[in-house]
Amino acid sequence: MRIVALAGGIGGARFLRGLKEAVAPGGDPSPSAPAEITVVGNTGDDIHLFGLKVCPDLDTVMYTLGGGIHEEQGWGRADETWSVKEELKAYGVGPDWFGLGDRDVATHVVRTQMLAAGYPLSAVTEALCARWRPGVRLLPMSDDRVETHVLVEDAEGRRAVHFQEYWVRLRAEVPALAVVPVGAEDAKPAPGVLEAIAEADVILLPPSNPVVSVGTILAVPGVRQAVAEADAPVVGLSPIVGGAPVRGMADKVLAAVGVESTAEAVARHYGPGLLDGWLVDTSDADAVPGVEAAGIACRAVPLMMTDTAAAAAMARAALDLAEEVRG
Ligand code: FO1
Repeated sequence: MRIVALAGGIGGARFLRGLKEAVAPGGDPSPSAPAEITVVGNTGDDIHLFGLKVCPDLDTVMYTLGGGIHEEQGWGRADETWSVKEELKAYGVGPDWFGLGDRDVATHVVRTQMLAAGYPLSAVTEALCARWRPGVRLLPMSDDRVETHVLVEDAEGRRAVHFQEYWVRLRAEVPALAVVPVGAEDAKPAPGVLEAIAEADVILLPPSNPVVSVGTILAVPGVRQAVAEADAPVVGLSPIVGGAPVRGMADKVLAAVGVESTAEAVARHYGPGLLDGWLVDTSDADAVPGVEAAGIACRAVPLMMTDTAAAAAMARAALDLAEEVRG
């Protein structure tokens, strides 16, 4: 079974860890029908800092699936130290609101060096994954530079800021007026992305941010169309439970694109042209008829990723729904 997932950072990575467990319990794939998982990762969160290229969502997926993630934080490396950050601060070199840990810095140095040598991001990601062995094929959505910017207005005036400045420095507390994936319209899908989507048996939209994660991947020309036209069933999981994001601040960027923070509104935002199936949390069971009325098969199951077993149960429910809509 060939599974393709379009993933953002922490929520996407934790779901993928469950998906791996669901298709190969205990890391032991069934030899008769091994599943092959291709992850198309969001690179709109990428940022250039201190001369380094940082790819937060690709790294979060790579570290989470490769066993190197800082579990509580959800991003960055386990057992991290912060000497580089302290030394930069001593030089008065900012920004000080974005933390690159010492272990994490090595990843960015390798990436930046390979990019400078002429390797595309997809090849660099493959090289980094050779160390981490995430057990999935991790592809950036594009080798071209795409950067999500957010139009905000506060005491400092109306301006566009990098997504990381909006998310980390401003903690998404300033109203977002618009979200723009700068460069997306000229970007090409990375090698293998469209092929994986076209050849997939199942396409999953994890409970990642529908605007700045999945939405950015879909904004790369050709990707939305490939997903919509794929033979495979497309099943998504709601990142909104009980009217609020399970984690993160998805409600803030949903407001910027005029979408209500409800499981049903997010399903309608993706739309029946893209989605065949949608999972909502059991606490949102009353949303099921509305989603089905929009032409999307919908089931209510527990969607709180409290641990890998819970994420695996969600992944199994998504694969079951995919089978149902395929039938
Ligand atoms: N998130 C924070 O809240 N503060 C940070 O200083 C921070 C640094 C950071 C460094 C590397 C990395 O891969 C991720 C990092 N994140 C940090 C997470 C990141 O800002 C976001 O959670 C994602 O971009 C959203 O998916």
